[in-house]
Amino acid sequence: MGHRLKTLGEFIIEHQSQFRFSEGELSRLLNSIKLAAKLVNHEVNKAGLVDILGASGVTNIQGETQQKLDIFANDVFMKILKKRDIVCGVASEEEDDFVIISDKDGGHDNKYVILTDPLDGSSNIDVNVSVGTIFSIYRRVSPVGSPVTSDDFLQKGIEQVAAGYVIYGTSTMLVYTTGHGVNGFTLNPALGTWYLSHPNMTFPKGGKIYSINEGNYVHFPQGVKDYLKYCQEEEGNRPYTSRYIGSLVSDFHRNMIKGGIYIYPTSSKVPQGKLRLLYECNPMSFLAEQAGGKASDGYRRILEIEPKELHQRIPFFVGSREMVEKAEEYMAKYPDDAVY
Ligand code: AHM
Ligand code: MG
Repeated sequence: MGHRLKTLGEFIIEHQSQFRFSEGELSRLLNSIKLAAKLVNHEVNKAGLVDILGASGVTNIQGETQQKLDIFANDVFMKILKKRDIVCGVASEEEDDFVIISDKDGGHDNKYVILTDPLDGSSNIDVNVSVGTIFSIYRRVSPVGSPVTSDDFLQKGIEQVAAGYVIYGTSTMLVYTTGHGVNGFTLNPALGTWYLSHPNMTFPKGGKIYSINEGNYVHFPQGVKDYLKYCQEEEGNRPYTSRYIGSLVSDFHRNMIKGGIYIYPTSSKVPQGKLRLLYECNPMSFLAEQAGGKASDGYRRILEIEPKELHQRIPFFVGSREMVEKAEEYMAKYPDDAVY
């Protein structure tokens, strides 16, 4: 008789005592994410069938055209998080400002804030390529009982109490950490149940894959150019393999399993980098470190960067520890290219 797979629900209950705050709270939070992810998954899977594709014509604060599915995913996460009476505020890549959430009785006693990129890599939807959802959870720092403030959202990444992503890929997975390692769950779509398929995920120390949009090469800082040359040299286990999906979640997920580095550097086109510190880089960095990997802006540990604004961008180097360290060695030769 084969052993029965553990479900996400069972796993959450078994591990909730590891959570340094109230046990039931984390379970409720994760349950709401689990439900929202299922609804988004259902919609993403239908994307090719229904007339939901194409730009809606609305642009977000960063001037990017939102796809309809971005909006759908954003609405689903917002609605579910509002209902659960656990979260006091949400910030989303798709919302101009953070959203204050009151509890059922109209007060402000809930203790957690969530920051999310509800549908990352959305330009891949139209072409049937994997996309993801990224989330990051903090305890509020403002006094319980009053509405959340920007201070609750502008916390350093090291203060995260949980973070994770959902990858809508060939199968749908939820991967998360509460600071006790990283675990991955695969959705059985027929049953709507998540099973623990990837316990204790870890980055290999080194790797052979580099993921970067090399089309921007001429615009890259010299340290990145030099590192890319190193990746392509014939020496030891090099040249490395180049793999770039253009969905951070998918590129990160593959690199965590196989060993690799993902880089989105500054360039003359995006002088601060492209990815957002709060919704994308911090949660992925927490996961990376919990999986034995490393995350940096090329010079500093991402998780220790003091956020200045909600939609702040930052250059991002994440992946297998030895590979990120090597990239940092190259960057260190050009200290003037550091962003802050
Ligand atoms: P998005 O949040 O607007 O989808 O942008 C983030 C995405 C990442 O998932 C991906 O790695 C990167 O942007 C790709 O950017 P580019 O097309 O410039 O290579
Ligand atoms: Mg996005």
